[in-house]
Amino acid sequence: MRLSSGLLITFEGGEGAGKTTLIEEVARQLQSEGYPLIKTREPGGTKMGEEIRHLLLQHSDTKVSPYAELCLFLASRAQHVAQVIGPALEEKKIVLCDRFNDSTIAYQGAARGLGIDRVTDFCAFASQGVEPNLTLYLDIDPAIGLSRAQRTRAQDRIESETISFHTKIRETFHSLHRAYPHRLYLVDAEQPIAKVFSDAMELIHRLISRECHV
Ligand code: T5A
Repeated sequence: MRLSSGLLITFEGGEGAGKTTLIEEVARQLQSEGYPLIKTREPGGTKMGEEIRHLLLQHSDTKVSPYAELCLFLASRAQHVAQVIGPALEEKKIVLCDRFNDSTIAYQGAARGLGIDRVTDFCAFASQGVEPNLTLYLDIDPAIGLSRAQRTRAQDRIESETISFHTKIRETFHSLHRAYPHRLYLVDAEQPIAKVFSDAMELIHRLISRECHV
C-alpha cells in the first residue's frame, strides 16, 4: 500500500495507560494491511536517545534539575527527529511514536512548572517543526495506570512522583485536547484492550483516508 505522504502518529498517556500494548497491536494491523511503518519511542529511538533515556529514568542520588531534565528530553527528540523520524516521513512511512512533544509540555511544562508556552516553543525548536498528524491520548485515572505499570516492573524516577504530579499531567492533556481537537483525540484507556484498539484504529483509518489517499 503506497501513501502520498508520511504520517506521524503519536501515542500519549499517563504511566501504564497502555501505549506500548496499543502500538504493538496497531503496528501488526497496519502491517497486515500493507502499510510501510516504523515503531519508535521517546525518550529513545536512537542510540544516543536510549542512553539519555537511561539517564532520565534511573533513580539517582542527584536531585535532577527540571531544566536539565527538559534539556535531556529535547536532546533525545532533536536526534530522533534528525536521524529516524524525519527520514521515515521522507520515505512516506507511517511513524508510530510512543510519546512526543505533548509529553514534554505536560510533564516538564505543566507538572514541573517550567511553563506551557515556553516549553511548547522549545519543543517546536527541538523537533525542527515536525508535528504529529494524529495524537492518541490514552486517558486513564493515574492511580489505575500506576498500578498497571507496577504489575510488570519497578517504578522509574518519574513514575515515583506524587499522585498530584500525575493528576496535573492528566489535566494538561485534557486542556491540550481542547486546544487541538482536530489533532489530539482522547481514547478511554480504562476500556478492555480490544475496545481501546478498535477506537484507535477507527481514528487512524480516518486519518489515512483523509491525508494519504493514492
Ligand atoms: N517523559 C517522557 C517526560 O517526562 N517528558 C517527555 O518529554 C517524555 C517523552 C517515559 C517517562 O518519561 C516521561 C514520561 C514517562 O514517565 P515510558 O516508558 O514511555 O517512560 O512511559 P510509561 O507510561 O511509564 O510506559 P509504560 O510502559 O509504563 O506504560 P504504557 O506503555 O502506557 O503501558 P503498557 O502498554 O506497558 O501497559 C501497562 C500494563 O497494563 C496492561 C498491559 O498488559 C501491561 O501489563 N494493559 C491493560 N490492562 C487492562 N486494560 C487495558 N486496556 C490495558 N492496556 C494495557
